[in-house]
Amino acid sequence: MNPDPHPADIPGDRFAIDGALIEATATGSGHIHDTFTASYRAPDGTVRRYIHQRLNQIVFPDLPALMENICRVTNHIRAKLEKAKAHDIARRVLTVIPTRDERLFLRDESGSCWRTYRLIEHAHTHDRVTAPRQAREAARVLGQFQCLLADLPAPRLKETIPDFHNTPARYEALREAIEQDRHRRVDDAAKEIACIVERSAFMGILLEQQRAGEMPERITHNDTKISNVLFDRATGEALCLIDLDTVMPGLALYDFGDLVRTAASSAAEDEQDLSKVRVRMDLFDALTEGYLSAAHAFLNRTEIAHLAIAGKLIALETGIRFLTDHLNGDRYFKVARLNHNLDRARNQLKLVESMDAQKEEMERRVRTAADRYC
Ligand code: GN1
Ligand code: MG
Repeated sequence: MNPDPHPADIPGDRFAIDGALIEATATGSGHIHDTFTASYRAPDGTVRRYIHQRLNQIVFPDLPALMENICRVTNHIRAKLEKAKAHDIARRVLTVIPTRDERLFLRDESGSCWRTYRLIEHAHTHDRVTAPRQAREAARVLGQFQCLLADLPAPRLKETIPDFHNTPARYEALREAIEQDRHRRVDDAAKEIACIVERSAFMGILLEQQRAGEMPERITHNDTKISNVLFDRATGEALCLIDLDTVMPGLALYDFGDLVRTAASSAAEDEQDLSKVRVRMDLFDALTEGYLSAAHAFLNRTEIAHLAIAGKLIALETGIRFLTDHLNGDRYFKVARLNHNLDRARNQLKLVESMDAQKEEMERRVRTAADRYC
């Protein structure tokens, strides 16, 4: 990748924005792209804000497929919200701003690729949930997202990153990184590696259900960490899911699991003080309740029966991915300090242990919520 871009590099004038750039600043906490918020003054004097992103082409080599997936999904959601006469639709689904020559993203002269969204105003994200209501709202909006996409017309969305949530394949990549130990980091991660190896039999649990025909492929977001849920600043209502890069075919439980590992955690994803990291049962309860309030309409019995273990699976998988990247020399996830990925891996594995310790309680709470809705 080229070095970090500067706001001055943003090719804002090449997108279909009616107005002159006032200012742009680097924003966002994503680990993959470079994100900027930019204000433009329209000819009538009003100020409008947009999100410009320089896209990571190593992680997403097929950008046309990625942008096509996003546009099909956002257009479908928008049409369904219009049909349902929902209010405030522009704040309930992302709007892609095309280039002036009507392309979905721009490749500039230096080879960098850029896309633009309209910024949703009076809204914000959280890196961590502090109150059950936020958890409930986030999970409700996830259930609604999957529900709205259940009837997306063919063809199947493109798999922009194949095997994205294939945990056994992620484990294979870790084993390879351990084998190579290119940066001599394996010795310091012995405890974390043992914690993962111990759980290798569990990793295929959802894929086995899928192969047996019990768990259907659905259209999923695939990156439902809590910081990808947008909330209304005034009311606290969850408005929509953002960061649609990985929207593609998947299992509904991958999304629920990713939300559990981030929204039911008592600490941020890279909290180093592991004594602060555990799964909070009040937040898990609120997530289950919020998700089922919307998703009960389409989930089958096998999906519901596995809700309680989805968070553990995705925490384990994410821990594996962070550790693999640490061993490979931090090439995938952005890092801000030495051992950042190792800290993130430790944090995820602490969540796995916390969920193991509370397994029966989690299962009990899923049954209670399921009895209410299903
Ligand atoms: C990445 O793009 P961002 O930062 O929301 C990653 C997710 C991980 C997440 C961990 C394309 O998400 O899969 O769960 O980091 N996205 C991709 O924070 O790999
Ligand atoms: Mg992302």
